[in-house]
Amino acid sequence: MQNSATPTHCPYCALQCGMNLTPVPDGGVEVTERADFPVNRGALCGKGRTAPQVLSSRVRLTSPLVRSEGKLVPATWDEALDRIAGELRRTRAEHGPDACGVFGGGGLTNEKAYTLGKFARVVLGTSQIDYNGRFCMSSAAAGGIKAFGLDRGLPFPLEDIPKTGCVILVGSNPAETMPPSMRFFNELRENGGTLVVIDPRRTRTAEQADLHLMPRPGTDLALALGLLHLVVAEGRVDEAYVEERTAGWEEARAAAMAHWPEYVERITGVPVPQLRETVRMFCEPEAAMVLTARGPEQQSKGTDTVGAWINLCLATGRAGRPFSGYGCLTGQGNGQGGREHGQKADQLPGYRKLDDPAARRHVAEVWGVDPDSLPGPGRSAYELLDALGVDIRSLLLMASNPVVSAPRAAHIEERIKSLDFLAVCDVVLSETAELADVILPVTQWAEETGTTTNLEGRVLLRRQAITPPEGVRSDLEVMRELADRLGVEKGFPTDPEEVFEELRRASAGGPADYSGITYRRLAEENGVFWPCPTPEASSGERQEAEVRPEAEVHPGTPRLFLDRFATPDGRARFAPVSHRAAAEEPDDEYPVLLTTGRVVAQYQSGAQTRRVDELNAAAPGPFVELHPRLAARLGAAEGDPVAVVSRRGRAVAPARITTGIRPDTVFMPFHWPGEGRANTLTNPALDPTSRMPEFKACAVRLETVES
Ligand SMILES: Nc1nc2c(c(=O)[nH]1)N[C@H]1C(S)=C(S)[C@@H](COP(=O)(O)OP(=O)(O)OC[C@H]3O[C@@H](n4cnc5c(=O)[nH]c(N)nc54)[C@H](O)[C@@H]3O)O[C@H]1N2
Ligand SMILES: Nc1nc2c(c(=O)[nH]1)N[C@H]1C(S)=C(S)[C@@H](COP(=O)(O)OP(=O)(O)OC[C@H]3O[C@@H](n4cnc5c(=O)[nH]c(N)nc54)[C@H](O)[C@@H]3O)O[C@H]1N2
Ligand code: SF4
Ligand SMILES: [Mo]
Repeated sequence: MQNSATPTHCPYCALQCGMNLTPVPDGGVEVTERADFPVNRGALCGKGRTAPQVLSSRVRLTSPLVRSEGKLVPATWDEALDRIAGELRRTRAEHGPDACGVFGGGGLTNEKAYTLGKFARVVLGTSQIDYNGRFCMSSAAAGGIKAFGLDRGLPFPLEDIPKTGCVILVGSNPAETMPPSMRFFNELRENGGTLVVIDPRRTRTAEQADLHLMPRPGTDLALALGLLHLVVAEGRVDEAYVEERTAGWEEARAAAMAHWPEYVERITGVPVPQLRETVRMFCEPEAAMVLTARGPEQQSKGTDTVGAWINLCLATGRAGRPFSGYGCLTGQGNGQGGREHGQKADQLPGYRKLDDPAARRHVAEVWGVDPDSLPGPGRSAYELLDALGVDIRSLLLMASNPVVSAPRAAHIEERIKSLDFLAVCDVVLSETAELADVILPVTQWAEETGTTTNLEGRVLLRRQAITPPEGVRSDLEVMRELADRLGVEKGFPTDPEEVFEELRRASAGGPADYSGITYRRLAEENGVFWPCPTPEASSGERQEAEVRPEAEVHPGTPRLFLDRFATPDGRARFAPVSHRAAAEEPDDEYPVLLTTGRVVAQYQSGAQTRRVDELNAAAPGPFVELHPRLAARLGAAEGDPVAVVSRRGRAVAPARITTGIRPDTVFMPFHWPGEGRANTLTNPALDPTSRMPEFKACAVRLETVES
């Protein structure tokens, strides 16, 4: 392709840092600084800098593989695709369409996520599709929709953070999970604002905070209620705002009043003076924000917990006003867009609901099918994986590695093995791909064009910088070829811009309206924030949309809710929530709490980053982080292998002893398979609304291991 630098974005997390890619003579690309992108202004973390190494054919897949006599052997594309189509057809004939499952990922571009949802419903006719984003931000999404009528991770751009007075970061470790974003928090503090971090561990982020609260894992709901109690008790409620812009205050207030500070201290372990100090820091400045990430969200009460934090914002008039608000820091590269365009079990493009007759009619018209032919909502991610080999006989998996990342992973691994047929599209031989009957090697970020939507709701253009190697095809080509073989010859274009044009029309008029966005605008404007409606787009006449005068072009919406919330009456809703315990509390047999999360140098299941030497050198393997007191009781020294045992299984990893963690809690990162797999232990107790599993709290016991 070109020899000059191509401006594009990182393949990994939701920050979607801008970078320039220049092809190098012996293949691959070199990453150079792209200073014009406002989110990272050229800065990158080690994962982004080293991402080109995963393009190398030394570590990636470049030929389809088909299982033959138990072994995966190279095959032609036609052989592999014919096999998949044949198995899906057979499953459907023998067991009905819902016996075919589809599992997607929040790393997929908008175009791929949209096409995958359409493929499931139109080609397979199955309701059984969901994706790994269910494990990621579904509780924040559910909480946001209940309160504000709309779910967009951040309702404001990151650049607003330095302009507020106080940020409470709840269960979020951006110093490791989105390093370049720390600039915004540093600027906040330079401007005289304060940062409060709530995390059971003294993380790199917590080290930079003005105040660090260390609650027991799984108690954020009580913590938020205790803060709201103090807000009321200290007369800090913004009565005029509550009257004018909210509904449901009396009930929420009554629930908070039942959560006395001393009672909350007993549940959370956070001393009352720290609760008071937090309220003071949050309420004194003119503006303030609460940002949550996976800590409070990956709980069996994640939705209610998010609701309680939103209550705190609403009672103090800190939502839908400049430089104030509640936001969720999403996770995957397209964590936001991936949840808007139809790979979620209950959803149609544009963040429409699958059970809404008007939404079905609109999307069916764009797709050229009968609305009645669209299946209804299906199972959530964990429930779908748990049904493999039982109700779901064949699975098409694209962009996830559940053998490492799903809760109760040993059980899920068994369920995957019990399938009649598994097809995986991936760029590398992940632990889940190793179990497949057919593996299709696909193109990656630098080799293809597509859009993602970052944590701010900013739609971005990732551009192709190099030609993919021989032997790989794009996910869009895979779906087109399979649709052809399954008798649907039209409606599955392989040109990403053509898919985006259809997505524009499908999303037009929906909550996540992309219809005013074009590839040309994205190229010129460094991204456009949704909603971005356009009247013409719904007629599908692209040229008309592009020649409209500048003044008629919708500018996009960087800041939401300033005039009204997205509820029918424009008012935000308080959540009437009360504390409840984690699904599994410590007892005599399992006396310690386990929580899980990330380290800076590895990404997710590690499928990609474990293939980069520099990252492995920085983070070579799993570990169990524990307090010296717990280590002493156990008789474990630094580096000793420690067995962590839960009701789901047993994992072994070296001890990492630190005073930076609560003495009643251990922490394991989840990036590795095998003996040290954290998800062997985790509890798949699901949030009743979001169906999020409880990755962040389960009961374990520790044992020493002979080394
Ligand atoms: N390096 C790296 N960066 C990533 C990723 C990665 O895998 N690696 N993944 C990306 C994705 S998909 C996501 S979702 C984001 C996640 O980003 P984060 O949410 O920042 O990451 P986590 O480490 O899962 O959790 C954050 C913190 O929650 C704390 N925590 C644990 N239990 C609790 C609790 O009960 N309450 C509270 N308040 N805190 C708790 C943990 O100690 C941890 O420090 O990161 C993105 N960025
Ligand atoms: N214990 C514990 N478990 C967790 C979490 C936790 O905090 N604790 N966090 C959860 C969260 S927030 C998340 S997001 C999940 C993520 O966990 P996974 O869903 O396993 O995510 P990845 O490891 O990113 O897997 C993505 C796979 O898709 C491949 N891939 C990348 N790009 C593409 C593409 O364009 N097309 C195709 N076909 N494949 C591609 C990659 O090579 C990789 O194999 O883990 C969850 N699991
Ligand atoms: S912070 Fe996220 S987007 Fe930025 S370089 Fe690192 S992994 Fe990539
Ligand atoms: Mo995530």
